[in-house]
Amino acid sequence: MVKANEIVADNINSQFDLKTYLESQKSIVEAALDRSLSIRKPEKIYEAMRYSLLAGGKRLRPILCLATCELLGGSTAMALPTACALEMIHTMSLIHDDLPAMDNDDYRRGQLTNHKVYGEDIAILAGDGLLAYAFEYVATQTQQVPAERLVKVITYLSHAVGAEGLVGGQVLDLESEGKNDISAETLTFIHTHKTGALLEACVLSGAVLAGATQIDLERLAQYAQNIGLAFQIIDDILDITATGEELGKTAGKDLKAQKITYPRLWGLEASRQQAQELIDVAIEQLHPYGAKAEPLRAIANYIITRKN
Ligand code: GRG
Repeated sequence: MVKANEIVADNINSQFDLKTYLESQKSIVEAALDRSLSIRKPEKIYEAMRYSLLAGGKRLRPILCLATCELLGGSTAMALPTACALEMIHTMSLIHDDLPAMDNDDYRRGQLTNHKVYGEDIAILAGDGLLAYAFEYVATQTQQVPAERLVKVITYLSHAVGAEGLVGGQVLDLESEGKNDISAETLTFIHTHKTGALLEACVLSGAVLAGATQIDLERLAQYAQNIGLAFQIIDDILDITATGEELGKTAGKDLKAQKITYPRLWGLEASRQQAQELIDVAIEQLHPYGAKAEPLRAIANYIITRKN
């Protein structure tokens, strides 16, 4: 039985041991996140921030940032503060997404949502606190990286968070609820903004920290955009096919909220096929990097074989 947030990568046919790689990267990230935020005063807000930040999850976003930085010759130390900041931003988006005014969920990552434990007022503020702290953390904790690269990283992160990214995607998502005439183009707009933008920022910030060239950035942006959309298609499929225990959150929510999803537009099999095609295109972008890109290749395959 698969437990919520467990890394499932057994069925990937590659010499590269993805399961071990993901587990070791995840434990580096978990330890760094734990160190990143200690309890200060007022205790309640720090406890609420830590409650969601340290609740597990696949840690895919920080792992993507670290893997891309290492692909281009950078080190874990250079990218770790940005990797943590990406997880802080992702976590705040989950806290706000779960609020009654948004998706209204009681469970996330296998535990009660932030507002169910701390109340809506504190949950909103815990999200705000994490978002602000993410930027402070990148700016103050990054070492061995020239300032102009850091400015680019902060630009990627802020772009992904705002109306051109998560916020814009979420607004269109809320407006689309209960409507039957949402086109594939609108659905793609929602997901490239709500989910894809942050995944792209993970890859590009890791690349910039390591000193990527323009051609690297173009290739890796293609990689990220394709895995981002595939990630969301699989998310839609899992909402139908996986159990709440596997997902660590309420299953079948899209159907209940009458949301347009890829499986609803195309059917399950065609959606899986589409996700596979996107992953193939993503992997093609890594060709020039040879064996060094094995982690990013394996992560792309993991995205469509994942069970949660
Ligand atoms: C960013 C200012 C600001 C506000 C947030 C609520 C909101 C605006 C946007 C919603 C963004 C959102 C929740 C998108 C869904 C992304 C997604 C597929 C999340 C699940 O990611 P996983 O599977 O989760 O990687 P784990 O728990 O493994 O980290």
